[in-house]
Amino acid sequence: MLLNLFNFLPADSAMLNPTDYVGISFFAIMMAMIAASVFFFLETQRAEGKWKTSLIVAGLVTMVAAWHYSYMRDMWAGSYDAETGVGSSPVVFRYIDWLITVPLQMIEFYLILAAITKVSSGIFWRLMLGTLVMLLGGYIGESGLGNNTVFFAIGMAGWLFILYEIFAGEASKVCAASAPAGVQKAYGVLRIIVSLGWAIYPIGYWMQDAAQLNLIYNIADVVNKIAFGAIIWSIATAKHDA
Ligand SMILES: *C/C=C(C)/C=C/C=C(C)/C=C/C1=C(C)CCCC1(C)C
Repeated sequence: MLLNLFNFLPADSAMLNPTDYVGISFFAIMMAMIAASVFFFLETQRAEGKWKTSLIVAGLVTMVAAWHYSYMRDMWAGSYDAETGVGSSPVVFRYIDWLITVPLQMIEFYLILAAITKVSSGIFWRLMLGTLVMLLGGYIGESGLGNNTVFFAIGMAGWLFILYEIFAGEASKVCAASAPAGVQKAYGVLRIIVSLGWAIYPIGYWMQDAAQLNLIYNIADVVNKIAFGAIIWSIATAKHDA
């Protein structure tokens, strides 16, 4: 019964070829995501009040990703061709993962602000809207359902909308006006992740080679899920006056 909990590790998994560095990265990052989830969940014991919620959400992000990485690794390794060094790109799994984890990360911005002051729900809905436009645009372009360049541009518009909200919009104003210094600093680092860390994805999008594309997306996920969560952890477990 208990063993069934681990069913997400596919029993008929394809083995890893030692030359398949992309498959190896899927596996290693899956493990790192599991470790990060356990850590974030357990550390909620040290966090106070509303900050516990932020830390739980950080753990959910890495947990959902770990599960997807298991399937993505399987799909890649199962189709890996040692001659060409390429497997098939798990585009659908990738985007389902993003569709769940990116909104959760946008909720983090909202939760951090809500932990220190009263905030309008408009911040939340604008961040969600930007996320949906960014990911739907990317999916339609990347899966070949629509024009590559046109839908990339639509996806970029969604991302710029998010950046505007957190750098110049209501979210940034609320933070500047009400957040204690420690929270402002962490908010600033999260903003850098959403601009510089996220910039890796639209670069990966244009890689012609499936191995390069997946390796770039995988490395980006380490920064944007685990490091992002670690920053949430550092604010959530710090002492606050608010
Ligand atoms: C945990 C996963 C994360 C944080 C994924 C983030 C994904 C992006 C920032 C994707 C961005 C894209 C654009 C800005 C333009 C269209 C192509 C995308 C979807 C790769």
